[in-house]
Formats: sequence, structure tokens, C-alpha cells
Amino acid sequence: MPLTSDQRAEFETLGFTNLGPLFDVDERSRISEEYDRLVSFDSQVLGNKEDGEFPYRAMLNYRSSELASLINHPALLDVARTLLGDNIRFWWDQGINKAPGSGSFIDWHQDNGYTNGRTAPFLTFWLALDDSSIENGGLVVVPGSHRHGLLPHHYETVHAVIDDGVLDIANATPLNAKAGDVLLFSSYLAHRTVGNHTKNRQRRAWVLQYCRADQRNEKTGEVYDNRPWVMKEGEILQEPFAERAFSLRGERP
Ligand SMILES: O=C(O)CCC(=O)C(=O)O
Repeated sequence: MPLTSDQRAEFETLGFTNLGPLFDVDERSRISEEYDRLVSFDSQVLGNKEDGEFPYRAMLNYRSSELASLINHPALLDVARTLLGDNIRFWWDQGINKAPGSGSFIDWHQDNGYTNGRTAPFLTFWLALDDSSIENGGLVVVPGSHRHGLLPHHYETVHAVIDDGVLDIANATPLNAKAGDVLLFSSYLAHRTVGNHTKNRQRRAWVLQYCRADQRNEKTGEVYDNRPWVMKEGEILQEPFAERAFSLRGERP
């Protein structure tokens, strides 16, 4: 189902909207199973020991045929098409589990801030696999911040962080989700996630991102033809493909 007019208005005004449960119960249980297999074992660890670390894995779809089979899901692509047009590539996916005791936060950033060189804005779909709120490591956003374009960032360890003093966080607000909800946000939306200070509430999220097929790095001119096409001329590709192989090296962590 494409975006409703209310969701579109909210997305355009605030930079985010809750799309509700786009995946059915069976799909969600398959996603959770694969996610747990990939994010709980052998994953990268982020955060710091003192506050509590948390596992992170990039590009789960390359590690799981089950997850790869969902990146061209019509429910996601109908929405993406409304905002990106008829030609779309899959940009990135990742899993972060703010498990109980993962007290470290992820600081204010825009998802565009991770790209080495400017690109057009793209879309982030944040699938909550558990209820997510401020208590268990949920999202906090600055409504309307997507309208300021790309803010200056610097790196702190592997995280792109918005420079001090450039973001007004006076109206920052939690962006809660129920298990199964898909939050859609602009890659220009300023957001952070807090630590999980609960004893027993996981906060798992699978993040999927889509860009226009002609997305290019404005600094180098590079077209991201290592990202798979998922929609061409308005048709969903049953077998997504990229012209060039993708390598995690040199990309986001
Ligand atoms: O899920 C998280 O904790 C962080 C998500 C996030 O900030 C992102 O995907 O850019």
C-alpha cells in the first residue's frame, strides 16, 4: 500500500512517519530468527564498555538469503516509489540490538552524514522487532530537522556525529514504536538512540535503506552501481542486481 496522504504530509513536515506493521506475522518471525542468528553471534560491537556495549551488523541481506528475499518487498517499495520515483536501488541495511544493559547511546546524526561526500537524501525504514521506547534504547528525533539539509558531521570512533552547536534540540522528541511497526524517516532527519537501561527488554531493529537509482556521490561523481536495483521503471525486480560487486571495505562500518 502506498503512503496515505496523512503519512505523506507527516513525512514531509516532520521528516518521519509510522507506517505500522508492513510485514506480516510470519515474515516478522522469519526476520527475527535470522536477525538473532546474525546479530547475536560474531557481530561487531559498538558503544563503550563502561556504559554497556551492543552488537551491530551491517548488510544482513548479504549474509542471509531469507533477509535478501525481503529487500524487494512490495509494501516497502510502494512507499519508496511514492517518494523516490520509479527507479530505486537498495542502499544499505543493518541490525542493532540495544539489549538490556546496552547503556551506550548513539549520538545525534543524520544518515546522510555517513556518506563520504554529499548525496541526495534517501529513505530509512526502521523495523522495530520489539516495542521500542526511551526506556529500552529507543529513538529520539528532532521533528522538522530534515528541512535543514545536511548538517556538518565529524567522526567519533565509527559514528558520524553532528557538530556541536549546529542542531537545535529544544523540541527533540522520543519516536516510539510497537513491535512490528516500520518507522520511515528521511536520511536528513536528525536522530539518536539512547541506552537500554531495562533489565529484560530487548530493543532489536532491522534498518533498511533505499535510494534513487541515479544516486551519486556529489564529490566524486561516483554512481552507486554497486547497490542492487530493486525497482526499474516502476516494476519490482524479482531478482535484484547490481552492475558492480559491493564490498563492505571503505563503506560505512
Ligand atoms: O537502531 C539504533 O539504535 C540506531 C539506528 C540509527 O541511528 C540509524 O540507523 O541511523
